[in-house]
Amino acid sequence: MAWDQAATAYDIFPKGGDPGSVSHQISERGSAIVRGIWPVEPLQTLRKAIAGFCDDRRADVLAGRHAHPTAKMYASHGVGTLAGLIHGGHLSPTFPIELFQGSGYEQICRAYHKSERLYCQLNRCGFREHRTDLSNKSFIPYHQDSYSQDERINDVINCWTPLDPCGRGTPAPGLEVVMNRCTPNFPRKDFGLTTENAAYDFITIDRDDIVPVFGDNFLAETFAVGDCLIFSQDVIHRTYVTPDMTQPRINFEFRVFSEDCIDAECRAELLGSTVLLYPLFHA
Ligand SMILES: O=C(O)CCC(=O)C(=O)O
Ligand SMILES: [Fe+2]
Repeated sequence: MAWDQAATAYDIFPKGGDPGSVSHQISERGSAIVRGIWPVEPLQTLRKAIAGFCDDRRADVLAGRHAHPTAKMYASHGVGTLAGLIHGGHLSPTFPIELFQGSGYEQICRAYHKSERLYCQLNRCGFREHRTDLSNKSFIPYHQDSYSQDERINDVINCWTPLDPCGRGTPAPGLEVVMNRCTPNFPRKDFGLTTENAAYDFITIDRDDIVPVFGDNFLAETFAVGDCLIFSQDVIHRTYVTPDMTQPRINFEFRVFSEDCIDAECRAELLGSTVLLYPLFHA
């Protein structure tokens, strides 16, 4: 059965777009692109930290310095988290709150979560470095993030923030979304005995299963540095990449929630630990 999407238009919001309208669209259509939501200067700091982290990790892997077997895989997939950047000394521990406070994203999160007490998990705020010259392992097929996020926390929104110009019409990979509010547990592809990318086979959704439900309702926009795509963790999305995209692209995934999003049974434990949760407000 096709999803009823007639009620709300899908808008791309200009810089300074009304937080209430952006939040409404995320609720109704699952996602929203907002132009110029971030100042460029802290994003440059973040880009430098991520690129430095990835360069160091690649050098360590090449020199056989990494004892952990997953390090090689993470290096070829170009992934990591805020926790890794901070613990490795690439980023200040106060960077996330400094970036967030006073930002357009903070206003949208407040409108969406109806709370001023907002949190993230440093080990769930990821980054990705696509180096098309080194590996194609970093490209993610269609998936829902809900399969790989913390099951104790619901209704998290992700601000996918490119740190390089990217997407349609540029030489660097962007992101493509289904412009619909999706529900959890969309059927996943059965690979049988074959594999496309071992790291992502278990979350991969087949385009042929998406189209009968949502139609040909995909959006792959062009992004400038400062723009973002905010989406719920159930929205189906993938890396948008074409053969002529040969330039690197780094992005950051800022996943934010309020205490109401945490399952009641573990709320007290999580809220009591600054290791598990990172408050995005000053108490
Ligand atoms: O940046 C990409 O190519 C994919 C990122 C992604 O899937 C995500 O942010 O959840
Ligand atoms: Fe994702």
